[in-house]
Amino acid sequence: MMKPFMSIAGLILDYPTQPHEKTARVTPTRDVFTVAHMGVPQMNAENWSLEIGGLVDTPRTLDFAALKALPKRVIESVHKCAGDPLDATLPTRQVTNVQWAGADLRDVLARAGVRDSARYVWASGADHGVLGDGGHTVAIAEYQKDIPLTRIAEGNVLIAYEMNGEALGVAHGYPARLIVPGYYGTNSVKWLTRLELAEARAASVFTTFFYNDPAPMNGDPEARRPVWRLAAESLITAPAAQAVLRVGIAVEIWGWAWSGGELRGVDISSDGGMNWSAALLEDADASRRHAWRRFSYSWTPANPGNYEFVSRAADGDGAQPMNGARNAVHRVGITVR
Ligand SMILES: Nc1nc2c(c(=O)[nH]1)N[C@H]1C(S)=C(S)[C@@H](COP(=O)(O)O)O[C@H]1N2
Ligand SMILES: [Mo]
Repeated sequence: MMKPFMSIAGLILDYPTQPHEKTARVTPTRDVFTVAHMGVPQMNAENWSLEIGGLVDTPRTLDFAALKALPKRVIESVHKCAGDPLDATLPTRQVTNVQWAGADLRDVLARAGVRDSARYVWASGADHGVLGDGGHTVAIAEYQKDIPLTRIAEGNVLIAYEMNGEALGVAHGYPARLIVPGYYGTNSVKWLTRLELAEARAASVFTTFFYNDPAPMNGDPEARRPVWRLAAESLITAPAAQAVLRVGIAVEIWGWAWSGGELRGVDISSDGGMNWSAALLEDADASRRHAWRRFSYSWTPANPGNYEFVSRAADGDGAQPMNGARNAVHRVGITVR
């Protein structure tokens, strides 16, 4: 298939909001970050098409009208950038909660007939280019990711064409992109043009090199693990960093928590992590199970001084690490007078 546009414009990283600005439950589109590794390809819905091939009974090509004719699913889900593609130790706090609409990939694949031997979907975007590193060319690549079929079978993996009730913006993947709720943003391939069912993982630079964490295993110190499921994380929205509070006046410490697994709870510390108390965490809502959840904790300062609020979420894999991890705890320093 011909690529509609060839771009080597380079990395676009637009992180428009700080934690204290993330007050809306559904993030307004203008506040959603943009990440594009190889520029933004110019595409239009009229001549867009999606190829579905590999281990399927009936390879097919879906055009935009056919995509829109499929049952429309609307879901709210956490949209979180994993951050540095080569460093799992840096938290970025770049997270939003977005309402997406599109067709469920599970339905699309069922129509193509997935062969028993298939284990992964390889998804490619229209963007591609030269990836460099300090003046050296690392690879000439397309943006390709692979998603385990087990995740797709859980449902709600979308071929999305709407974001917050409107057509996807050009930078957000227009006319159609993958959305993999419960996985890091890197997996949600924008400007989607090809899906391939395969038995093994894809060998692309974005599936084997970038967005892979060190995961030393017995006998293989170099082993790496793809950045798929969202680790438990939380973000303090209020008070803002450097806020000045008053002795004796209660404040609500509140924010958002999420996990690609099962969120267990959120703890709050006001002394940098020495002592912890359980925050109130809003109930999980079955219809919004990939969305973030609000937590809150009422705190009344007794004495003047400097304090450090810390929020720590936990899921079935345990609590957020204190530091040195993509999902390390969020800390907010404030002053009481
Ligand atoms: N085709 C393509 N899809 C992509 C990317 C990209 O560079 N090209 N970047 C990924 C990364 S790292 C993230 S965090 C999200 C960002 O989506 P957004 O820009 O709509 O917020 O898209 C993902 N999908
Ligand atoms: Mo990202």
